[in-house]
Amino acid sequence: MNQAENLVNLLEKKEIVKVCGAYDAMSAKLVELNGFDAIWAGSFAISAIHNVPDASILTMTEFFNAASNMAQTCQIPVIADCDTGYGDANNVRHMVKKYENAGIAGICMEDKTFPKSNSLLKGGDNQLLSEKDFVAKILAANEAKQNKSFTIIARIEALISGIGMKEALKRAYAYEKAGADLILIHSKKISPEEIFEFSESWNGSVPLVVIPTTYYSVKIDELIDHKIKMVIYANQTLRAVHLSLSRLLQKMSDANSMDEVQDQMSSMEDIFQLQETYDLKSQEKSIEEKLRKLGYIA
Ligand code: SPV
Ligand code: MG
Repeated sequence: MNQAENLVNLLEKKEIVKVCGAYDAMSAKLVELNGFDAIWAGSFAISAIHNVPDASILTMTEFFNAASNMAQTCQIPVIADCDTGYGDANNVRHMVKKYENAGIAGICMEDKTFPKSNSLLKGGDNQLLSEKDFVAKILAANEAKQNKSFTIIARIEALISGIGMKEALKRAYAYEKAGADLILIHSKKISPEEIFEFSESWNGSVPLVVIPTTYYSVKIDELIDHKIKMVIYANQTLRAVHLSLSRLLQKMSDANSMDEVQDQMSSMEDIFQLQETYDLKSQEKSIEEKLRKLGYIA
């Protein structure tokens, strides 16, 4: 089973699919090892590790490289946050081919204009693309994908942009009709009320996805009760690393000896273990045996 099929399987079998954000291969591996169902290759986190704003600054290739490095190292599905699709429907077609061929399980596109702002940025520019132009992107994504399990998530930004619930629902039905496999309804409110209002009004058959960054107190049970099928913890990984690294570096710059900070970092052993999927010794052995058979080694 490939990762796209794995993701579809998880959606069928689990009450709710738990996805956690990562910004590179190692953070993705840690997400996998800590029991999540899937990995979110988020634009905010990937932009942040390049120290640029999440504002369509990096190219598709840069985001793609990050997501495909994750897919290469992990045994769980990677969902790539593809912002606005890096252009129009033609760009989306090219993008889907690349991402699917790299073993990524699915992509998410949001219905804002290019260049976009991060949805949670205060004073950010959250203009919506026309419904027709976003539907065209979903149609192109569907035409481009080879495996029907490759998941296309349509992300609705009507609540983020302040246009409102009626428009959010209207777009959700349009995106479902165009072939979206999941609808991500995003909100920047500190309570989940508008998300719940959306889910209670939603009569479509496509499952719903949420990113509870601002309404982080919401409980998993409440999400399940409100027909949410996937939850994405998009940027907590990045924020945790930023905080712990900042604190550690502050201490290191004041310290007289590294002895003072040893307990605040993983051991070399911890990192070596993470890389054990590459069992170099047995790989070398297998090549050695083949070289012997070919007569290069006595
Ligand atoms: C991301 O993680 O890049 C997201 C989620 O798109 S948000 O930051 O809420 O826009
Ligand atoms: Mg993003």
